[in-house]
Amino acid sequence: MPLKLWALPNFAGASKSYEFAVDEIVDNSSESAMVIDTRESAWLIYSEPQFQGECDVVESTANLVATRERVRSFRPIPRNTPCIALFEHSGYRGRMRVVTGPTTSLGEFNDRVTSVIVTSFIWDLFEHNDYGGKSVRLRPGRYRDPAAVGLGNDTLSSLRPT
Ligand SMILES: [Ca+2]
Repeated sequence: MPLKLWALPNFAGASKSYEFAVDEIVDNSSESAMVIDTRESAWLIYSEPQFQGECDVVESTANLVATRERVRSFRPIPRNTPCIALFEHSGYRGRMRVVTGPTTSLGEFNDRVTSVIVTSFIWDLFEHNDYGGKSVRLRPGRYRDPAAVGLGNDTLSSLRPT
């Protein structure tokens, strides 16, 4: 039961557990969320469908999300070692790609990354393919916009754990 949602605020009412990403909650009634077990994954919890709106990053059982107006979509980030999650938009919104090893080219994610979460290891991020051009080194943490990442918006092309 990695993620549990309640129908009412403050963890009241009916509850349901999830193990996988949901891009839109259709019953329209999930108002509070709690991560039950974060050993295998952290969770991103959004106020709008399709991983849009405000995002809460929940990484431990002590970290309750005691409530967004509504929880409308959510997805896990695995705790592989190493692991980094790349996002199309700021605030961890939009499409996500999880990278777990050296990557010389990001393919369709090339020059599209705007925010980043590093869950394990230290990573070097590069402006060009094959670890070329300007680079930055990121430790585990959350980098919610291009200024925090430090490489420029829509610039990242390759990356590797150190
Ligand atoms: Ca680039």
